[in-house]
Amino acid sequence: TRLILATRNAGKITELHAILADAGLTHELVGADAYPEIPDVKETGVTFAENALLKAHALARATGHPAIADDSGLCVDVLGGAPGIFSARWAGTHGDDQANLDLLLAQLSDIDAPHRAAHFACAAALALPDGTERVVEGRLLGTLRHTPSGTHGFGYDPILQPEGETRTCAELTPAEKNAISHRGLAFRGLVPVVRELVG
Ligand code: ITT
Ligand code: NA
Repeated sequence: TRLILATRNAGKITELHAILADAGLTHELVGADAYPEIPDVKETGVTFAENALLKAHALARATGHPAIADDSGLCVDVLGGAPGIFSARWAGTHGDDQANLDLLLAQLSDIDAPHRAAHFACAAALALPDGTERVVEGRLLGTLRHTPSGTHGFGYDPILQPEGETRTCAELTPAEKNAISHRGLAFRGLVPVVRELVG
């Protein structure tokens, strides 16, 4: 069965292929880029789950195939959970990972180690063309470095050091990150739901 990956984020796509294959999912995964005529959905939700569902429903309706979507972000305790759902456009330009990371580090420059708790959050949504929907969420807790480190991953990975780790997410191998990440947890939780509802 064809399963639409309702995302255009290259970092997510790479991770999702590995996470879903490792979980034994054998569906044909087709990215949103295979449907250039379908416009990007406006992310008008106020939660990760709402935005993930908006993206999954839009692609399922438009393609007639089941679709899965990821809405995710970095939530910083001392900023009251920001950037949160605004993580992809924190510095103004959607998807400018470097600008987003630089701005966040500048905003936190005066905050010292004990107060730099943060977590990544991911909502994994499945939508069927008939409107059926499910969401599974995952989190990765950690602290924020003052200086970026590491070249793997994407987004805020170079500054998030997971609890119990001495390395940042960008210093972990992709397999190490997927084993503990918000995205790994959420999508490994969604796999049995896909098996049940999609086959
Ligand atoms: P799609 O909507 O097409 O999926 P997007 O990049 O717009 O792509 P989001 O709105 O969910 O997706 O934004 C997610 C942002 O959160 C992303 O730009 C990253 O900066 C950050 N983020 C999410 N997961 C991350 C991870 O595993 N590591 C580092 N940063 C992450
Ligand atoms: Na979003």
